[in-house]
Amino acid sequence: MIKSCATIALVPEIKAGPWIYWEQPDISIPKAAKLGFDAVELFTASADAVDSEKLLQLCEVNKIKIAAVGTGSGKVLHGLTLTSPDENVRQKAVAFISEMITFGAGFGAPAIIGSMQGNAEPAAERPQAVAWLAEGLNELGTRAQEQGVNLIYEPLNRYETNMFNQLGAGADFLETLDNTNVVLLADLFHMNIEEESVAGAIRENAGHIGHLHFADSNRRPVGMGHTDMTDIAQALKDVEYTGYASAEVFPWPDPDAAAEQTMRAFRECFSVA
Ligand code: LER
Ligand code: MN
Repeated sequence: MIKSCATIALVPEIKAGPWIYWEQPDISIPKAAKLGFDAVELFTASADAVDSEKLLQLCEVNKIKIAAVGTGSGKVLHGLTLTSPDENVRQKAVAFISEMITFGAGFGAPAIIGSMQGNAEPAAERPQAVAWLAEGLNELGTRAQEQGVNLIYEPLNRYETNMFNQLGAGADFLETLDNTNVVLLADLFHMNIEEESVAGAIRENAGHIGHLHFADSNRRPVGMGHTDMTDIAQALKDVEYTGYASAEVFPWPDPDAAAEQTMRAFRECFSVA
């Protein structure tokens, strides 16, 4: 059974970004739990930005899980990527993500590598950048495996990376890695831009998909853009996807209404009571 998830961002510097809740976990987690979300995905400034003990207690009291933790602050706040031409920057990126993996593993949650994959600079040196990305994911995949969690790799649209933009290309790349615990994130917003068929890509790459960003065409909550979710929801049911549908969406028109709309759309799409 697919599971519902709301997003919480705790980084004021990225306040314009696509996350539902912006309040501290002691406020946002009870709100998400009250609406019936199974989990929350966290975007924090670093691995020690949140008190893990308190967070565990909050999760227990509210009967909610941590679905995943984002690592994008490493890029947004510190300019780190796994494909920087500067070896020192790549090493710092691996160290930053490594700490995020340990933070997430405390909750059984995988870390997400999205914007931390970076870009081949200049584009002509893409094979080298792909090799660096593979090196980073091999090391980090092993770290995650040692702690009993997956590591999530996210293809992004062409305006955010020139690494891998489609699920199929991402899956082929993951096949070249040493570990099988590095899984794909299917972000419906990026897929709406890049895939020939969103439902088709889900069906073809189902074996690699470990997480889903549940967003409409304009990155507003599902139901507030023009994506037709019928085929996509059917594909997810047919491939028996049992991971999270995590609402990485703008808090439109405001966080509470975005959360309510997401839960309504989730129930409609997946016929969950
Ligand atoms: C960025 O566009 C995105 O989708 C995030 O999940 C990655 O950091
Ligand atoms: Mn995403």
